[in-house]
Amino acid sequence: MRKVLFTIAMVLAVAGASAQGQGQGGGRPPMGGGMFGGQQQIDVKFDEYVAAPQGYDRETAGIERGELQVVEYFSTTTDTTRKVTIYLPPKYDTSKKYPVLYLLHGIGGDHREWMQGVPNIIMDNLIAQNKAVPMIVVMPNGRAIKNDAAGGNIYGMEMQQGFANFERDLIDNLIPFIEKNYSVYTDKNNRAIAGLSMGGGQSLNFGLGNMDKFAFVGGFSSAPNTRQPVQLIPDIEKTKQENKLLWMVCGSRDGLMQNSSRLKAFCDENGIPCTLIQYPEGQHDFVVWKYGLYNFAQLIFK
Ligand code: FER
Repeated sequence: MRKVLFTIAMVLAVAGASAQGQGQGGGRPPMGGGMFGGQQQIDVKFDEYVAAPQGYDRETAGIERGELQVVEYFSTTTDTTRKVTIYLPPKYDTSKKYPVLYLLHGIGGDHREWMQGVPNIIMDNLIAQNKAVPMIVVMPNGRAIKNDAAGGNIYGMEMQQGFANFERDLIDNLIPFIEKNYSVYTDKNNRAIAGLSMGGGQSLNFGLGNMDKFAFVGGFSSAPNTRQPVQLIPDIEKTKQENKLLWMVCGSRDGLMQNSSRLKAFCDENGIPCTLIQYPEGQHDFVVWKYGLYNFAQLIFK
């Protein structure tokens, strides 16, 4: 009974967070051609854009639903207790094992930000249609600092350090926590990482930097924290062998395209399979990020 109450409370907490809508992320600066329009354009061949079907992000009547929780884990990286949002697939069954997608938020957000992109609805629909395998989606707080509240001086050094340090929290604390408390596979072929903007940069940095941990890597509108291609991919042959998916999307009207296109150009030059879709008229927002999740989730763990 206690467990049931706890879960209900958490589901309500998550629903409340998402109901606050766009303003919830802690104040995202405008990111269209304007504010970050200064980046150099790189000529690359984009992969084909195929629109997501109508209703992919709307609740479907009569299908099984997954469950949302907010839980806490202790981090030795920050020496604090940290919150994480977790999506369990429909009919989550501890006699089975599931793969895990780590899904990271942007610079102004926290563990609740992805709720603006209704990941639970997108995943319920994909799983009901057999387009994605049942998986657990883990949405952490990507700022590994003592005060990890959304907002603050998001472009300050301490925050940048906190975003970089999340690599340690993820690998040393969060992944072990998930593997101890949920019924999951623990090999790299059953672990994926993707994120939006700052979290896209983190996903490319941490995913390609830890190919023994993540075989599937995605970056949606990745931010300038994305490392240079030669840093991301120091060993071309190893990357070809170990990475199973490198997938990116960015809006055509997003001033941050270069972080994705320079990696795509490097991959194309070196024969590394890599996808970059340019979302038509896409800006720096959840229209693009929901599309990212919808597509990425169908390509992983297969
Ligand atoms: C920057 C511009 C944008 C930057 C980060 C961002 C680290 C991230 C934006 C987001 O997460 O929405 O110069 O530098």
